[in-house]
Amino acid sequence: MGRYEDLKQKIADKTAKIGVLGLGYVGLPLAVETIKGGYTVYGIDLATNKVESLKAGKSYVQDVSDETIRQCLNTGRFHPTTDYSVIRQLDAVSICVPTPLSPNQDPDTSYIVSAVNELKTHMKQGLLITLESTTYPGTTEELIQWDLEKLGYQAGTDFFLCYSPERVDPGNPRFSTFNTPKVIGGTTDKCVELGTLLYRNLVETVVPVSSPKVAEMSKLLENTFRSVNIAFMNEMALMCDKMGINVWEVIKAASTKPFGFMPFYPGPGIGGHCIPLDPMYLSWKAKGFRFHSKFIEIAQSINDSMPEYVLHKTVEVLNLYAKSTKNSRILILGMAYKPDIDDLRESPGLEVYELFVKNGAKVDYYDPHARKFVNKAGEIVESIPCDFEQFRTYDCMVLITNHSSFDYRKLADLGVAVIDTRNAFDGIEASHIFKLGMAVTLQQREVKVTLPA
Ligand code: SAJ
Repeated sequence: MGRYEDLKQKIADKTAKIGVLGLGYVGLPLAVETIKGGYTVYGIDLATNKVESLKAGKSYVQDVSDETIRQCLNTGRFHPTTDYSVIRQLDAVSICVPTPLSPNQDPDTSYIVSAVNELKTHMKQGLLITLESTTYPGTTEELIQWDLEKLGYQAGTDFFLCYSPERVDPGNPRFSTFNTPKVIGGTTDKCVELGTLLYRNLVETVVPVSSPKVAEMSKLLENTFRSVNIAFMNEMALMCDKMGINVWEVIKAASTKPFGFMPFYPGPGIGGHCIPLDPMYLSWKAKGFRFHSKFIEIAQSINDSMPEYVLHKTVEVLNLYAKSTKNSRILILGMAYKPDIDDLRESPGLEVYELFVKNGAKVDYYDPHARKFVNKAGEIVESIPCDFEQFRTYDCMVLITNHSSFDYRKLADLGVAVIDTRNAFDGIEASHIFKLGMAVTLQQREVKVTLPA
């Protein structure tokens, strides 16, 4: 039986041994779904602490419980390991390693290259390789296919190669790895057929496309779409501030349109592991074709300008109270990059913090999820405890992350000036609450209009 038929049979009868390379917020949930799909899974990660934690039945990923890890271990089919040589006994491997940006905002594909080097070292004929890391169109071909073919292996014959973008949204209560449709593109028809066959046993819906490039580009389209639309809303906020119009009310009104509109919201900037990075992968690759994506560049510059705008708005408000930023005591409410999670990656709050410090303010923060971070000076900054009497002593509070656990009414009743960058205090009218995208002078004569729910 040929390698294709052999692998097809092993996928069908669940005797295939599957590797997941990289056990982070993408790889660990995928490993869990693969075990649930009936396969034996080798979870491979270079971080000994992660592997030891999993072996002890402990999860370190927000959306995977300890109980789930224990259940996986109890099947006898989950093998966390730091030993890459297990690749020699695998039939398929999914690569779920980070794809960050370099300091000068270029793609950093070093983790993919390291993973491919391990594959080359422990290569097994007939292996189905699926790259999941978000990356620029052409990566699967350039960094995996061509590298393995230089060793004499032929894609579609000696190994099978796919790209299937991860769509994990940590903390999303509705969409998980299992019920989020999975796009997949293969180097040859046999590649995409085998990849589709395997993933259909792991997730609810698989969407085959004609090539890895289409799959790679689809993921970047998804997230660049968000970055551009968020940037547009940020520009609308800056415009409304100038024009003395309440941008939040404008968006609420526009959102009553039942077709042809999709609300996004202004904020203090964009954070996370996807939206600030993914568009940069796309614009970098496009430049190689002498194509300069104006949308991506403009969106990035607008989004990156928002922390400065928050500083400007705070200066305006302190000025109303005849206070200078220098020596003012400012409390940042929420530091995580989005509500109800502890993830600080690329959080705009970190940039706002640094701007306040640079302007001589004494800055603290309170975040019930993100408990500490290291500032640019290399110091560990810890969240202060939730103490409303202490909150009352600040010159102003700047709401960066609208965690659902915050008691906005109680915070408003403190009487401390608030700069609300998320419209979190919506519905709480008070002359000391100022919003991103609203002119400070507008506050004193804001007309109270309630829109239909
Ligand atoms: N943001 C705004 N205004 C908005 C939406 C978001 O300022 O209208 C900010 C957020 O505060 C955050 C940043 O943008 O700082 C990114 O927010 P996000 O909602 O896009 O959340 P992420 O970064 O966790 O994006 C992930 C993505 N998932 C994957 O890439 C697999 C994205 O595709 C999802 O659409 C998004 O989650 C989601 O919908 O939650």
